[in-house]
Amino acid sequence: MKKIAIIMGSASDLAIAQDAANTLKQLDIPFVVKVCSAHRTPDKLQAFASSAREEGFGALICIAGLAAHLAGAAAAQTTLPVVGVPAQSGHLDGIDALLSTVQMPSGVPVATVAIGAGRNAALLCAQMLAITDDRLADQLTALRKHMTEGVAQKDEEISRLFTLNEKENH
Ligand code: RP5
Repeated sequence: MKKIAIIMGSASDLAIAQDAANTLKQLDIPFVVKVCSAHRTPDKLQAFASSAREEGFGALICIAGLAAHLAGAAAAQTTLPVVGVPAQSGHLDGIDALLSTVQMPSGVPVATVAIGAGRNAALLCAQMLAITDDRLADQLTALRKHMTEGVAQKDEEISRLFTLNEKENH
């Protein structure tokens, strides 16, 4: 199976990377986690992204905050799918990173998920790998089913709670 690279612009983005890593682990998808900044270590990012396909990666997850150029700079170096995760940091709470990550010029796409959405970034990469991997597709279907059942259970619990409260008030 292809590997996923989780790259964060700074160690301060670790919590989001951890969410992505936990999700990939849950699905038995191999991955690496790296700190590599578009601004502070541009040569390292270029070297990693430009060789990622021949190194066996299937997609890159790039997590960055502030003037977030990590996902775009990585996408410029590879034709692998790049998923950008804007990180919530600084005075603008991630809105700056969201706009920096999502507003890519035509020809160099980045699939941008919500601010801080490490789990969704990992799930999106898993869905890409599952195009040609039936076992993984089945795992994703099972995960969705589990999620749906969880909502149904909460619905029941909360409905019951309010029904009881209503009876007590009468
Ligand atoms: C971005 O700037 C990083 O991705 C991080 O979200 C933000 C702050 O970085 P530090 O100053 O905490 O290293 O490059």
